[in-house]
Amino acid sequence: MSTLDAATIDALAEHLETAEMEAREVTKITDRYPALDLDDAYAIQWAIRRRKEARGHRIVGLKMGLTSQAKMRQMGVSSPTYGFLADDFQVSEGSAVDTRRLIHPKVEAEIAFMTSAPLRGPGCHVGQVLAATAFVMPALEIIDSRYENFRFDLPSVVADNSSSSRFVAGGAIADPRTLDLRTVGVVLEKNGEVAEMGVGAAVLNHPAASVALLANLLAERDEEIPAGSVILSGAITAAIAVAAGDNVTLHVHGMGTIGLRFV
Ligand code: 0L1
Ligand code: MG
Repeated sequence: MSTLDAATIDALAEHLETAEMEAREVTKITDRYPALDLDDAYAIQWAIRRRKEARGHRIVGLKMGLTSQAKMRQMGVSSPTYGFLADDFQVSEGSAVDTRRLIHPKVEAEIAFMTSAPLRGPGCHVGQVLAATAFVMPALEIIDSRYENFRFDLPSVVADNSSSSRFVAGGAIADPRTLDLRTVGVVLEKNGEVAEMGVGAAVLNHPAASVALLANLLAERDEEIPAGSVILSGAITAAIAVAAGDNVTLHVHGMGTIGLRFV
């Protein structure tokens, strides 16, 4: 049940989106609105999305966040969230990411799904996700919470578009119907050294289960995952902090390698 009126939701959307665009950190919004709940938080996130669309941005996909025990432990929260991916969040493989436009970026190793058909909950399950997936591919997500010291609670991070900032997906594509995504291993390297490693099952036991949960969460707002969406299914490992001068490479077994540099 929402606790905020429409004007306050719009004002908080403007506040958080401005912080994102100006790469400026702010205090978490529940400090000022302690009763703010998850309904309010998603209303703020959707208002940010509408602001970007009104300026001509396209929504190219969605992301699931906080889907692994490692991530939930790292951030001190207990349930997965979703966010949207706008066209200007997408960066090319091997490109340089300008850290001056970010606050305190961290990188996550993920598997991305490209949907070939819409997915609608409630009751969406792994089988439907696999049937509606054109291919999967390695992805690096750069998260950049707008909150001081990356410290937040669940409603604050949901309102802040689940810390979405940049992403790259590519390398090689694979058919998730002929690959057991639970046992796919990933190695995340920073500056040539292994920083994190894990397997797909770290994401809700199966990365496709995370996509199914996304469809079911969207159904609560009578929304669906459209065909042709990129879906970041969630971090397989803990996130690693990066700064100018760092190089990050992700190897996903059977799906190749992608990388980014930070300048
Ligand atoms: O993609 C993610 O798992 C991040 C979700 C938001 C929490 C965070 O900023 O770590
Ligand atoms: Mg992520």
